[in-house]
Amino acid sequence: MHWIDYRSDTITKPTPEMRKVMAEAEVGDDVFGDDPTVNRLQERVAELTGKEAALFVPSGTMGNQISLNAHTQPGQEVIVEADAHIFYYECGAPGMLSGVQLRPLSGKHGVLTAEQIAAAIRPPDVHQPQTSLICLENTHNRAGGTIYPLEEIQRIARLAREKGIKLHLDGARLWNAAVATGISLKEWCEPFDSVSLCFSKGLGAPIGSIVVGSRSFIERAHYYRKAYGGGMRQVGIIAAGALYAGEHHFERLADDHRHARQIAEALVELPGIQLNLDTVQTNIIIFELNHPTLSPARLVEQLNDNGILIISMGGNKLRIVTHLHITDADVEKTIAVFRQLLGHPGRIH
Ligand code: TLP
Repeated sequence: MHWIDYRSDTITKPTPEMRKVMAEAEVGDDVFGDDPTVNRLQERVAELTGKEAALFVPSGTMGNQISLNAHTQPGQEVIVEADAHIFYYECGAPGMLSGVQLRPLSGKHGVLTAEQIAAAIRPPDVHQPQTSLICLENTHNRAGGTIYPLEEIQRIARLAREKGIKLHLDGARLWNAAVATGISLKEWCEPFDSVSLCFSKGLGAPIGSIVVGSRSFIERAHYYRKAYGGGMRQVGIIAAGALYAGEHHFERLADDHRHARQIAEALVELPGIQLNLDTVQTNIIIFELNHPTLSPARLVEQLNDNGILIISMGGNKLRIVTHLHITDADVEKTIAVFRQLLGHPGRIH
């Protein structure tokens, strides 16, 4: 069966061309700083994001966690959005590895305002933890791939600077925000002290993320990468896939956004589906199913029977993510199957 797999944009496999450049990559021991391909990738991304330096890491989770560790001291507090990946999906690592506590605030479509954050910053008080870091996410995964307004980020950055608080971005899918808005990676990254970006999501590389920031931040991050077991050796083989992905799969993210929009516009018409089209800004669709005869779990099964894979986000929420391997024909088939399964109100399943 030809599976149409919307579970995540992490499921993509390297294309034959990508595998070729990976196989032929020049390598060296990266723990010694000797891998020319890793060095080329780090220099390229530092330049693209307008930061002094970059560090290649195995995963987005590690990129976020070493950034948290490099910016904080044990006992301090980190402000995050309540649905952020760092809060929701990183195994409680900030407490486990950095000894910090998270202060989750509920945003609208993943967006916190500067006022909300200002109200949560701790005053100097012997009883209270010190707020030392704010983390934002762009695009915001659990909010449905929503884009953080740049002006709001700039307001938050001014507040953070005034208060001497660092600002980190989980930019796993910042590439998508850049393509969807036409705002460059440099402009998106400028307000932040550190940014983590992933190659293994929309860009379609099999492995790898990168953190960018000032030279002194990257030196500290380097130390934590080693401590977390993320010092890899002849990793140019992997970095070559990331370089290839950045060169060849960046602009094409627009196709993923178009596909998500096409699917969302069809789904919104169907009985039982609740979906706010305003949240479909990039390659993720999160919708709720409240259908009289079809449970979300049953819909997932029935889609599965038709060769279509999607995942539950808990409760009645389901997620579709478009990516490199989804074609126009897949989108057409998906819409037809959804219509067949949900298109007739009152049909017994
Ligand atoms: N997201 C994955 C799952 O972990 C949920 C997915 O399928 O979307 N930041 C954001 C915003 C992410 O969405 C993810 C992965 C990460 C960080 C972590 O990246 P990895 O999986 O490389 O550690």
